[in-house]
Amino acid sequence: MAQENLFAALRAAFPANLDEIAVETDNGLNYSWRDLDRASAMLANLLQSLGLPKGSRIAVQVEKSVEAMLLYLATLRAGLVFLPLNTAYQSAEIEYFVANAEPAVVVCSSKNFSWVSKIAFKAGTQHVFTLDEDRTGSLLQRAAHHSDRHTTAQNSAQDLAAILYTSGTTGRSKGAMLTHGNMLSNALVLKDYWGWKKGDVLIHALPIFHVHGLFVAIHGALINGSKMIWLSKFEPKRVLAKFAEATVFMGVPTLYVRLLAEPGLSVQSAGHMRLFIAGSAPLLTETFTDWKTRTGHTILERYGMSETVMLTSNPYAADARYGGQKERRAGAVGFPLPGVQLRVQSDDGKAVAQGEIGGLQVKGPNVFSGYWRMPEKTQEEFTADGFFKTGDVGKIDERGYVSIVGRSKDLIISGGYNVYPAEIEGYINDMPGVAESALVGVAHPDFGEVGVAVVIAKSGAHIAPETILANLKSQLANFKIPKRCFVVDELPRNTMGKVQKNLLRAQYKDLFSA
Ligand code: MLC
Ligand code: AMP
Repeated sequence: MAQENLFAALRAAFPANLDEIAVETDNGLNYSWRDLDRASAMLANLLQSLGLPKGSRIAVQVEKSVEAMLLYLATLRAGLVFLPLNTAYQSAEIEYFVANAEPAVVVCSSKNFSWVSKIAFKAGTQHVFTLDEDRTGSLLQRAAHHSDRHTTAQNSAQDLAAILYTSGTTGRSKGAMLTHGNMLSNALVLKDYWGWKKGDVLIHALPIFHVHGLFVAIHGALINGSKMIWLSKFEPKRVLAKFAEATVFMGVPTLYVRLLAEPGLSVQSAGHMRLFIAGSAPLLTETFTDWKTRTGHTILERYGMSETVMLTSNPYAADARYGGQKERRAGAVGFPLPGVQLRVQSDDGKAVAQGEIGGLQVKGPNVFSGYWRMPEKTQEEFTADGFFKTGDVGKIDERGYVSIVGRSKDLIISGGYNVYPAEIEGYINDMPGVAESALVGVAHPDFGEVGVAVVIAKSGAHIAPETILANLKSQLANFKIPKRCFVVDELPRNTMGKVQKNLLRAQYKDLFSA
């Protein structure tokens, strides 16, 4: 069997001189390529020493650190399955993921050990380790006893490499199963399409529990043997200060909005940079234009999903497939990446005419293999001829550019994080005194879009908006908490009795405008 393990490909791209710096952190640490190799070997040996069966899940909820990235690489290297979890998730959320994924190993921050380990052991997990951002914790202590040499596990392209939880209209999270082949094919395509070259340096300022920070950014740098400037948290001033030493930056639109608020952002300060990439949420034309005016750079917007890694991208250079066009266009997500088929279909499954709006469907080596233990859901989301229904609504113009105009899935994207109204509404509806609720996305100058909850109390009951928000805050990740809550007498409904969210969105559309 050919070796198609993703780590093997990333490792093969390390520079010949392993003493060069691979990662430089904001707290003054330098990791060489040799360090990455040896430390990931030790962690892989530790994981392998546990004697886990093939396909075992390694669930990880830890603060961002280089060691957390090394644990990801070690998991790939050992042929096991990585399951990253947002650090904002609280116990009910973690309980669901752990019960659903049944991980063999859970790694958490030491401050969360007592509650996370309880949940994990209850779900049958055998091993719970801690890992903190200051290079402490039982995981590293245990790994220190293992050899720094390791032979990468043999994997085929179809073997599972990671599970990313993402939600659906029902509000129940689904684990998207990504294979070594999905991720490697995408990393290789992006290396070429975005013109990665020798000497490129990436500023890594995103969280590492989602596709953007974990896969697009990390794979992009490693498969090009490029150094990363590793920021534990996004802080505009720190990012700006690093432009002079870097060439590539990736961010969700909120990061660009916040950087634009920095007086130091200029043609000069961004002069050393080669490429600014944005994605995970719509980039406003205003942000795109302001960025160009202030820095002289045209942001390259691309589009992807947890289920598919990257799907489309504006061109970096002339794209021969599209008549040599190379314009990066505001409001468009570009062309389907090489190898990706993208089509637009109507609700009844028919191809729409050129330029018409419909559901975006995709096929390609990057598209996931299905939802973890949800075969019916998987079947529902694929067409008979094997296209994945993204749930995004868009069109393709006469020049071949794809743009996204909306979503058929009820989803709010806030600062690049997904919030599923059905989940939040479920929690609100369970509160005493609540008859019904609706969560809608409303434009926001910083986060792009935020959730606003509109609630009806039960007859005779009195419930304060602050009580609802406080109650949610005690149970859910902070980014899911609606930014405002209104208790009203009734919700607008259509003749079928269904709540008309479009009317609520229109009613509250200016809530956060300056
Ligand atoms: C933080 N808060 C948010 C929020 N982030 N509210 C709504 N949406 C968000 N995204 C709230 C917190 O709840 C808190 O509220 C307050 O803001 C401050 O929290 P913080 O943690 O200090 O915020 P900050 O560090 O400023 O974080 C903002 C951010 C972060 C934009 C840097 O959200 C972020 O890193 N977003 C990137 C997400 C990402 O990587 N997405 C990629 C998904 S992959 P309070 O009330 O508690 O004070 C994907 C596929 C693809 O979609 O195509 O890439
Ligand atoms: P996730 O489930 O977190 O992977 O989110 C994927 C969703 O983010 C996609 O289905 C899109 O709705 C959205 N998305 C990603 N990139 C873009 C973009 N450039 N423009 C608009 N929406 C985007």
